[in-house]
Amino acid sequence: MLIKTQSSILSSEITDRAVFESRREFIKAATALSAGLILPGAVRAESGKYANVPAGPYSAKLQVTNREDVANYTNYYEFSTNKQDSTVLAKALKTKPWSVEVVGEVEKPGVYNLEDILKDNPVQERIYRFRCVEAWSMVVPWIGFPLGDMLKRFKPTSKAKFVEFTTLYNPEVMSGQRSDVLDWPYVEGLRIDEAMHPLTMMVTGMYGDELPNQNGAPLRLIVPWKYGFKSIKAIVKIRFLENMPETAWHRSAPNEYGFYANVNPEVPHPRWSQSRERALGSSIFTPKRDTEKFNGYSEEVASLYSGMDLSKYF
Ligand SMILES: Nc1nc2c(c(=O)[nH]1)N[C@H]1C(S)=C(S)[C@@H](COP(=O)(O)O)O[C@H]1N2
Ligand SMILES: [Mo]
Repeated sequence: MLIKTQSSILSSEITDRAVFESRREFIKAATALSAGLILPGAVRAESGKYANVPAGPYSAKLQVTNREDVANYTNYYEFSTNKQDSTVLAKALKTKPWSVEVVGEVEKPGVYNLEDILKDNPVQERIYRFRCVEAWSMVVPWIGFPLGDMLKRFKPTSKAKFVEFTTLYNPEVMSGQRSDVLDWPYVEGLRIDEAMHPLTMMVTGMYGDELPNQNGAPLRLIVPWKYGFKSIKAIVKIRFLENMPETAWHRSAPNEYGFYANVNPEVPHPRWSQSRERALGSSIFTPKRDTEKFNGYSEEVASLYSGMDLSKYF
């Protein structure tokens, strides 16, 4: 991690530091692997805040993507449309204290401090596949807890059929919000059964440590069978609704980004194929991998969509 203040870091230094870090991680991983100490992929931070959290269910036995690649190739339009710039720009975001407003069809609406939420919801580590709609993918050891466990405490009413999530709106800090690439704030949503599904996570960390700001600190969603844009960052509001909410990407391009956004190699994006993906960090000579339906989570989630035409409900 970068430890200097933003203004004192030269861009050349950032690159060197990132290369150094990734090499160090690689050597650590390779040494541990050859000693038979860890499963491939279980590259845990040794000193991070979440260094010793237990492994949760549904964790994939996959080689994880290099942490520095995940932390320095982000989509965070509140800061920049450039995947590298958010690393530095998002440092300006103050993530403590943080609270989440809960409204709508619930018996216990209110403003909840993140610290209190975390007291009620012990964290675990889960290695998940992640697939961006832009056809790149990664495998990340997230730290978090099942979203459903958190939502149940707010006691949704029987009218709660959908859940809407909203990102912080603060154009003074989130410089990208001063331009109109999206209709701010960023909003996403899930059907209530998707939100309650045990795979769906609220995430506070990755690689054994707290989430870097650019990856959505202090609280983000991870829905591993859906395209990455559903996994909204820096959540400040959760609303329970009877009707399907409008979402930021759907509003900006309804024919390109649907509400469901389930990973599906058979349904192309209007401007590109979704049948294959480039693994983040792989060289240009590495063949792309075939994209899996529901991003490999069919067994767990396909039943949520039985009887639905997935080319229509894309
Ligand atoms: N608030 C907010 N959340 C967001 C985005 C964003 O621009 N703003 N980008 C989305 C997209 S397109 C992807 S692919 C993932 C990327 O997560 P990562 O940057 O941690 O890899 O975040 C999603 N969540
Ligand atoms: Mo994305």
